[in-house]
Amino acid sequence: MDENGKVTGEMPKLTNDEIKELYKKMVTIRVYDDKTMKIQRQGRVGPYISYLGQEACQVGIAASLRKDDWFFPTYRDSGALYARGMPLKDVLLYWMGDARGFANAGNNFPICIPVGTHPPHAAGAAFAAKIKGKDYVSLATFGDGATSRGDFYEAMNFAGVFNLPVIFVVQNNQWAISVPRSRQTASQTIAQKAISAGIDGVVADGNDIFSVIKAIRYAADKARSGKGATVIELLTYRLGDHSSADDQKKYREQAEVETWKKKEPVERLKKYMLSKGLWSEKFEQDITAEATQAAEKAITDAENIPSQKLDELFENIFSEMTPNLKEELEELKEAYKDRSTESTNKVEKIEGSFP
Ligand SMILES: Cc1ncc(C[n+]2csc(CCOP(=O)(O)OP(=O)(O)O)c2C)c(N)n1
Ligand SMILES: [Mg+2]
Repeated sequence: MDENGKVTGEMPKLTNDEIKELYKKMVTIRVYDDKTMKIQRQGRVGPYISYLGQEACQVGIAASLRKDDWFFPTYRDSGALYARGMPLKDVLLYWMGDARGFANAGNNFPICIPVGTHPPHAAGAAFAAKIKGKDYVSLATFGDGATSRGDFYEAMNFAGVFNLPVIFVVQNNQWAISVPRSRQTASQTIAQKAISAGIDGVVADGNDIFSVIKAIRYAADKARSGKGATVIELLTYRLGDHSSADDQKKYREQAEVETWKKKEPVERLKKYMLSKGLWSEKFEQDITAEATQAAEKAITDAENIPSQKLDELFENIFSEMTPNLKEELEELKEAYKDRSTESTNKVEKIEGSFP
């Protein structure tokens, strides 16, 4: 599908209702993203990472996987988690620094903050599927910057040698914070890096949901039928700042941002739907109102959950707490002894120095 929503290639098999559902999901996750960014600015969640402009990648990935497939997201993939059915409340808890956000996440791994450390985890999950004789696939998604890391090559190599049912999705949004794609690699495409591991590499338009779905379906079908791993490079663009602690105006030309705005994925699908009589003002208003209401409720719910106990900060590190950790916990309890035990996830101003 081109910038004007005109289909130029072969469509993936989708009914009109399915197309409308994809559009609804893209609009919904955009509303969620916008709301989260706004409450971040009010100090109600910690640092947040937006996926503005990458909604076709997010929804397309989720729509092409089964619920029992394993998903390994980065910090930029909250939208894909929603599209895979994770409640906004839970993802918000995560961004509020509450470990319970991923307590019931099904086959979704927690968001990976370190750049590119999770492709090997996805290869490992695929190895497990193979050993167990299961037909689930495993998908890790990460950025263009992550493909410069050794873990990416190790994961691809392992997947190639063992012919694993894994999909490595590179959301090439042209920037790794302030490092442009041109400084990331001299390779003509990122997808071609797959060749070194003896697996397939595919390039798809990440701002065209149909193109994303075709690519992921191809790789998932291939993986499920025992034909191994694929690297998919989705060409897209980060329209916003890298994170809530960044100012993209400091390092890139705004003319470039404007050029990519014309290719953005939600408007593009809308144009396609208009041409097929699948879009109306009323439809847009209804789905936006529904998403806004759901977002407001999720924010209230997340903020009103009693906060975790201090002890929980120290659990899940060692099976038995080390003497150092015990000491730190006691210090922290002492520092917090005057605070109400009925505090919530509302971010509170902590006076004085933090131990
Ligand atoms: C191991 C590691 N090194 C550095 C960082 C700091 N860091 C956070 S995001 C980022 C850039 C990643 O860019 P890319 O992989 O293209 O993903 P994008 O943020 O564009 O989605 C860096 C260097 C980190 N989080 N982890
Ligand atoms: Mg990037």
